[in-house]
Amino acid sequence: MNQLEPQRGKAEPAGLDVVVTTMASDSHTWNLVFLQLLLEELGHRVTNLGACVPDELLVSECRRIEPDLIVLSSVNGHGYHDGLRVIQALRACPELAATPTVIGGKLGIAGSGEPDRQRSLLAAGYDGVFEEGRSVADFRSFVGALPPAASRALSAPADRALPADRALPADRALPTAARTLPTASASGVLR
Ligand code: B12
Repeated sequence: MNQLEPQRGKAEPAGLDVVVTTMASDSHTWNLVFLQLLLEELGHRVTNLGACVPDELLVSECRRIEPDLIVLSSVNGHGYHDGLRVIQALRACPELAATPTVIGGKLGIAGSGEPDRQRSLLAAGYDGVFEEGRSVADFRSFVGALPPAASRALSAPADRALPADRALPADRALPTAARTLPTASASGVLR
């Protein structure tokens, strides 16, 4: 399939089912290995689709697995453009329209501090954008804030907020560049 065969983690059932992948143009793999190990350490089950994943395969695997979280990583500088294309394809599938989906890494070629880029990705449908810097810490907070089987709890694309009874305590920190998730925190939830 790709350089990396899909791998299933061995975490406990209580964790999330997570798809970790890059996109069609990107051949880097250690970013994916890193994310897989991080998520497994946090108790989640990871299917790692590997490098250079064609859009069709990415979408079909996500439809098949129906994960609780989709994590896209790209470091080759094309991530922003690839990411805009891929999120459209994912959100066009009814079963993936509300699945929490994030993107991170080195998404452009001019460093990470580009709020416009993050805003466009969030507006296009991502629930979080994690570019270098504090990205891993913010990503951990984001994942920690997801309830089990989060994707199934989100009802429709037009209403991506979680039900009130699954909302987080207000003092739980959410990533700066995140837009969904419960009880919008004061930390920059854009929607
Ligand atoms: C090894 C490497 C390669 C290897 C990859 C081998 C492999 N099997 O992975 C090879 C030689 C194939 C390669 C090719 C290319 N590479 Co290269 N590569 C690197 C290098 C030296 C290390 C990458 C790495 O493995 N890092 C280790 C992992 C663990 O770290 P990471 O990838 O940075 O990921 C971390 C964070 O970004 C973050 N992160 C990543 N994704 C996500 C997602 C989320 C959700 C979160 C929270 C965090 C997160 O978490 C990780 C841990 O902190 C980097 C330079 C560097 N020092 O980073 C360049 C680099 C990534 N490559 C680069 C480039 C340009 C290329 C090529 C285009 C070169 C070319 N002209 O051919 C090609 C791209 C080919 C392609 N189709 O994608 C550039 C990208 C430029 C940019 N984005 O600004 C870099 C940054 C080098 C540079 N300084 O110019 N590369």
